[in-house]
Amino acid sequence: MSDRRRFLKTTALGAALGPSLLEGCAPADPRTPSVSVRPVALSTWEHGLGANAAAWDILSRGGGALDAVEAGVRVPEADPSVTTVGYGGFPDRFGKVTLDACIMDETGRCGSVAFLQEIKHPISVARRVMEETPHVMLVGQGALDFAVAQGFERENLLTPEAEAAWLQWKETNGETLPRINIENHDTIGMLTLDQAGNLAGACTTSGAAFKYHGRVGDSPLIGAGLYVDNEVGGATSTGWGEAVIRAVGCFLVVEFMRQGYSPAAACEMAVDRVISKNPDWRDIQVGFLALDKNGQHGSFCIAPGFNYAIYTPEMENRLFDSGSRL
Ligand code: SD4
Repeated sequence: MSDRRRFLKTTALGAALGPSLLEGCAPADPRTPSVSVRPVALSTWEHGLGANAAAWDILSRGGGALDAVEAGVRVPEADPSVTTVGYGGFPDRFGKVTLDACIMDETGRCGSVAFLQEIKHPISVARRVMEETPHVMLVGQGALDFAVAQGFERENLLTPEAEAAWLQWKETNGETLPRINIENHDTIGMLTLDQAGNLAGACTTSGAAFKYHGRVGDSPLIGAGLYVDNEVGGATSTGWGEAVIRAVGCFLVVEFMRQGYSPAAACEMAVDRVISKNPDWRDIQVGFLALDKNGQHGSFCIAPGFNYAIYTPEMENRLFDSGSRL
């Protein structure tokens, strides 16, 4: 809008509302961000670098945020060296690899699967739930049946390395669960912003290593492990899912951004909420990662050690350390 048109609009509005109501109003059109970065791929942890690269292939050619985010997280899902996501993920206490994932697009559509076995790419099943069913979430055998009906192949996801780690855990630790993000790494949560200005998000994990059979964490839960609102921004989480669920963490981050807080401040405030709901917070890790509508990003976590990968036209796929409370 030209200065002259803005002046006319402001003065007309001023006449209607009276001068006192306009005092302190930002003169700029609120639809025009001051700094805008596009496209952006943002992912948790070092394995986010590979995910970002795959997403960038799509985003840099003008592709959509949803396609990019799905392609991105499929990289660690298929990588057996990533022992916390998809194929090669550490199993539960019965030696079963059970996967959780969800996906959300710029229109608010979302899809999710939980406690899914024998399918290498739960994120793609979650997308099919979103696109091919009237539902948001399918779990367990029902999710597997749906995946098979959709043409996904059943595979053994337990690698020899993951099986060996499970056998060793049974021998040496018995009932003890390794601490997420501290002793074992980690879920991929990813947010993308495309050239058209649309956001999408995905989160996929094998969950807590050696968890109870049937345990579902925050990662497939819309609002807990992932939330996207195209008017505001998106957030995803990593860490001890039970603590994130108690605070409905990612919805909270997005709501703080809606109130005007930066992505970094919103993540920090959400971490403080998690802390206030979890007396054992010093022994757990929770981290949030957020991307706003303008391509600005931020993160915060409880314990040092959480890092994330970002790819923008200016910053070509770089790793950053998150700020932390401890
Ligand atoms: C869970 N939040 O299942 C996931 C695990 C995770 O980084 O994020 N690890 O609780």
